[in-house]
Amino acid sequence: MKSLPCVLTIAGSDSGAGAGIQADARTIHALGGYACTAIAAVTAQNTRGVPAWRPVAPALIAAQVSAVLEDLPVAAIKTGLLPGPAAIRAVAAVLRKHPRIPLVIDPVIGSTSGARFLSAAGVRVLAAELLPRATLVTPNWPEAGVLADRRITSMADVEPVGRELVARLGCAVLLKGGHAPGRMCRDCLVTIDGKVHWFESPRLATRNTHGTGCVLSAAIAAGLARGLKLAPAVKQAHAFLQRALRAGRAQDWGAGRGPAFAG
Ligand code: PXL
Repeated sequence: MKSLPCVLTIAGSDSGAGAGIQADARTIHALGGYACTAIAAVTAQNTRGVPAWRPVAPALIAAQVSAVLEDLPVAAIKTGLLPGPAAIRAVAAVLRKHPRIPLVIDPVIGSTSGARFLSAAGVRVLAAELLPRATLVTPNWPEAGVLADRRITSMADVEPVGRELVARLGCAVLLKGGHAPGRMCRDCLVTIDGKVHWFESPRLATRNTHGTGCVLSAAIAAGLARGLKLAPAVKQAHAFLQRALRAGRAQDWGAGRGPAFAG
């Protein structure tokens, strides 16, 4: 029997299931994988926003990650919402014992609806302790601006900032163009050896973009778990996200920003 690729997601729970752990698990299953989950925070959430959230204690996050990695055949890991410096340090300490598993980091800082999940100190610890261990980090324009201490204001900034982040962080960078203006959505991958790949698709007119970063990074991790190289894994994930956005536009749930439907 062909083995089922096992992917661990370390992220926040979204009660409305548009983003976070729920979006990750849907994506991983839709791509033929098996999702293990370590819940790093609990959010009360719907399409309109995040009325409340709480971090999970760092030791309990680390215990979930250890329990999974010590026993299950995890072939790739992704992280999403990590709720602070102590949580990031606790996760980094466990992952140091498993240095060969590919790791995709979605550097979640806040929600589009305005909730702030990770402080400036948290971003510094992420850059110092987790990103050098990562295979790939997947910032959008605002997140890349925070990581690079430099605002991205046009497409011309993307490649230089991507290169600067690769040099600074020590991992490949996928700079996502979903927040950018323009008719095309353009994501830029800069690999650790300095190669640049662009992934482009026509921008879909939809308000239902909640969870797109989660779906994309989970889909990349699922591809890496299946043994794809980085650029092909990003290519299939970009295509998968287009399908999810179309499905989310068709469902059109909630009064706010509805989910992109993975699957
Ligand atoms: O999309 C970022 C994100 C990740 N994880 C959780 C979230 C959000 C945004 O709202 O709620 C749990």
